[in-house]
Amino acid sequence: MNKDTLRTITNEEIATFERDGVVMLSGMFDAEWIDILDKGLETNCKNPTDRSRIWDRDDAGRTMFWDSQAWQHIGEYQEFIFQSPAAAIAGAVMNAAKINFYFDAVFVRSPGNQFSTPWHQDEPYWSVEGYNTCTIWMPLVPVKRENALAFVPGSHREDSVFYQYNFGDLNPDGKEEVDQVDFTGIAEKAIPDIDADPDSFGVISWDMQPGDCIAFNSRILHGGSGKLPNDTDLRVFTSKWLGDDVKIKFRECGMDPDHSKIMTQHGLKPGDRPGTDLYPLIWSRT
Ligand SMILES: O=C(O)CCC(=O)C(=O)O
Repeated sequence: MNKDTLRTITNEEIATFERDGVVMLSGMFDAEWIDILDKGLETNCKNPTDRSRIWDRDDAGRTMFWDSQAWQHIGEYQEFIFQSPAAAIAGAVMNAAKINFYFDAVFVRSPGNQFSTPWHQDEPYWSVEGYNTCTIWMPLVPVKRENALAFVPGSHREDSVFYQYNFGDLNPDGKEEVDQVDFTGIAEKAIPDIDADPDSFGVISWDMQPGDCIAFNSRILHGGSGKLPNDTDLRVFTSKWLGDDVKIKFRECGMDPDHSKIMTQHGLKPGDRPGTDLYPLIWSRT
C-alpha cells in the first residue's frame, strides 16, 4: 500500500481548510488501505471495546454502531495510524509542525438506517483544547452527498460555546457507564436550527468514493449523514489528529469521549501537550 497520498494536496485545498474549516480531498488513499480498514472494522464490530455502543436501533432492527479508541487492540487500525498518509494529510491541511494521534472512532450504519447525527462541534466535548485539531472522515463504501456528513463552512471560527447535544442519550440498549456531557451554564447559545434552512447556512456535503476523505477542523458545526436507502449501508472510519497548539483540558461539563482517567494514568495533566504511547507523535514537518 501507498504510504504517501496518491496525489499532492493543493495550496487551494489547504486554503479551503483554513477558510471553511473543511475540505473534501478526493483520491487520497489506495484500495489496500480501504481493505485494511475494512478488515479492522470487521474485527472491531465482532470484538467491540467497552466504550462501544449502539446509537440507534429501529423497530426493523436497523442499527447505527459507534466505537472509539479500538486502535489499541486492532492491528489494522494501528497500521493505518502509523503507516498511512493520514497524519501527513492532517499536517498539510493544518500547516502544522507536528501531529500527534488522538483517537479513532467508527460510525457503522446498517442498510436503510435512518439515524442522522445531531449537529455539533467536536472539540468542546474533548479532553483537549486547541484550534489545530482535525478529523479525517473516510467512508469505506461509496456514499451519496445526501447521506454523507454535512458541514457549516466557517463555523469553526465562531467564538461562542454552543449548547450541544448529549450523545450519552443515544443509548437504546441502556448501557451503563456512558460518557455524559452537560453544557448548562457553560454554553452561551443554542445551535441554530440548521435543518430548517440549510442553504442559508451554506451547508455542504459531497458524493464520495472509498479513498476520498474529508478533513475538518474539530470546531466546525457538522451533522447529518445516514437516512440511507434500504439497500445501502455506510461504514465510516475516522481518525482524530492534534496539531501545534493543542493542550490537555479536563472540562467541568463532562467529556465525550472522556480521556481524563487514562490521561492521568499516563501521567498527563491539564496544560500538557498530549503525548506518550497513548497519543503518539506520528508526523513532523521536515
Ligand atoms: O459520521 C457520522 O455520522 C458522525 C461523524 C462525526 O460526528 C465525527 O466524526 O465527529
